[in-house]
Amino acid sequence: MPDKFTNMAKTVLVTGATSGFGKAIAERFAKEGHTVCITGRRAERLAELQQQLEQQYGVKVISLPFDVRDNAQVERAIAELKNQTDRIDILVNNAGLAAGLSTIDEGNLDDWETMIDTNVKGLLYVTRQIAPLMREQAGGHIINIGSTAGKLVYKNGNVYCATKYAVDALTQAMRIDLLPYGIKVTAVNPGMAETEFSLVRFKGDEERAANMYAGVNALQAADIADIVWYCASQPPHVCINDLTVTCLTQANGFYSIKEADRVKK
Ligand code: NDP
Ligand code: 8X3
Repeated sequence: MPDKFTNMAKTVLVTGATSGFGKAIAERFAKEGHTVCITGRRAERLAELQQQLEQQYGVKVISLPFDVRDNAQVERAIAELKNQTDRIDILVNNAGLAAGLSTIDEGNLDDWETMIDTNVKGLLYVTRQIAPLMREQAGGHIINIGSTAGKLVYKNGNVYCATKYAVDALTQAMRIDLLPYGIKVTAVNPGMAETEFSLVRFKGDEERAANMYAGVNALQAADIADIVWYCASQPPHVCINDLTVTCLTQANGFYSIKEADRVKK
């Protein structure tokens, strides 16, 4: 189904589409008939998703495996993308991760660098390639996946929170810089959501990861995909600048309760 305002199919670039939010977002846009460009480091997962989306929805899917931390890879991938499409309507800067959970005095430097390189520098590298295309098109939409961790810090979250505060600041700055070109910029800030996020944060410790979501009825990737779709399908004159979403039992990045502790009739 083409965009209801322009009557055209859009081209949507989603970083980190091999799992979690990114995968669900790519599926959501493909389901609506748009061309999707899916990225991530795990090429075999991209190939599987490409085949699935093409078969299920009959849309064009471009798959580009690359590491957002490596600017040379980003430049090569976007050059390749430009050979396959003449425009990018929507960029979803989603690729990101948390590594570890510890106090600042015990933090692991490799973890810190991984988070900063991925969540901040990776987002910037991709944006630096795509924003000029959108400027030339005099339109587009950049949707950054921030976090409740970028709105309020929590215990042991230090560097991860700092990267998401940076995403918040960059979203506001991009909005100002890109305003003259009719480019929308939106931050979607989810609270805890059940994806591979905690498995990555706890380096494959499945029990610890599962404990994060036990008894909280956490957000699911499809919830975030619906919200991103909502942000992207507003009329041309409407820009959602900032949207924070949590599950029913979470107030913010600092305070949540278990589902069992919620008052019920
Ligand atoms: P997942 O671990 O399920 O997905 C993360 C995605 O990011 C994967 O596709 C992964 O692909 C990609 N990625 C990670 N590092 C790189 C890299 N160096 N280069 C390219 N791609 C990379 O987690 P989520 O879906 O939960 O996370 C998506 C975003 O949402 C992140 O920015 C996260 O910070 C944010 N977020 C998550 C919340 C949650 O509770 N789950 C809440 C709020 C925000 P691959 O490994 O194949 O490279
Ligand atoms: C991910 C949500 O609460 O683990 O950004 O930081 S949280």
